[in-house]
Amino acid sequence: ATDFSADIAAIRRLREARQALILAHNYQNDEIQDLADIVGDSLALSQAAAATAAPVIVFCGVHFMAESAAILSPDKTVLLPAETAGCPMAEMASADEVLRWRAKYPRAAVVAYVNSTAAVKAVSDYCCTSANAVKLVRRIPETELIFLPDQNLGRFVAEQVPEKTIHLWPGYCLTHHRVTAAELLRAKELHPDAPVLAHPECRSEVTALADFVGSTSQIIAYVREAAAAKFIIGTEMGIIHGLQQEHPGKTFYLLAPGLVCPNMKQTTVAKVRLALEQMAPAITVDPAVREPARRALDRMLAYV
Ligand code: CIZ
Ligand code: SF4
Repeated sequence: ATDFSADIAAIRRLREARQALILAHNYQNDEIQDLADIVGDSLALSQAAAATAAPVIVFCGVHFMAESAAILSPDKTVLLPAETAGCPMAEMASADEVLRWRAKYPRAAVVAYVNSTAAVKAVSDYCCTSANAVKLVRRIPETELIFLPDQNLGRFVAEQVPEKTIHLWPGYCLTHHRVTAAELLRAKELHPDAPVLAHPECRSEVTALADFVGSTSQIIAYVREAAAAKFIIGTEMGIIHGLQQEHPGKTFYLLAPGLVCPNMKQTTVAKVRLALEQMAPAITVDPAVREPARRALDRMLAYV
């Protein structure tokens, strides 16, 4: 294993000096999760960013997550150590396209998965995460909606809430969309006593065969409650690090070797150190976008 000790000692000193809080997404590299103050999903991390007294947030994740933290905490400095770490799915919807869909379906409310740009959130009515999408869509008063950008999460929600008319945006996550039913069946054949836990960003042919479908936080909660000793994990590999630490006696198999998000893996210990040294790259959101985007995030929190 690589020796990160010099960089980690520097990060500890800088974290203290800058009064920084280091947040890491469940999909980050193991050593980044180990040095973070909090590891979690994008919503929990954004809420931790909003709740902390720390003036500086180091967001080890991808761009839309740091943007959400900046929307909820405009007075804090939000650093994204991996400047080029984006989410290709978030780039599959633009504000202009959303406005065209709105014109086509004038009665539909727009529900934007948090994996979207701030500009798209700003022209949406509600945000949701993979953990609360079903609950939110069920509870909001509108019966017709546009769900974006993830067609797989949108289809999963539509299956759970058949009483609503949902227009599906054609976006997808390159990492989760790649997984096939054949890979799932092979993993089950190799590990017949391990339940398959899949993320709703997987194709419906995969979620249909899974024993449980949920967000990262829901998969973590499922394992905590489950009697099984082995699990097949159908989401980005980074989640296994925390699961393995929490459950040293249990075994976790990755459903398919392709479950790696290259953008999430861009964050390195050296980049975290550099971000704290240089107080850059800092993510800011223009107030004209920030305020309507915040409204969509707040409307999510009002319903779930
Ligand atoms: O909302 C998140 O953090 C993402 C991208 C996935 C999940 O299931 O937690
Ligand atoms: Fe985006 Fe997929 Fe990577 Fe998540 S795993 S950041 S949805 S590309």
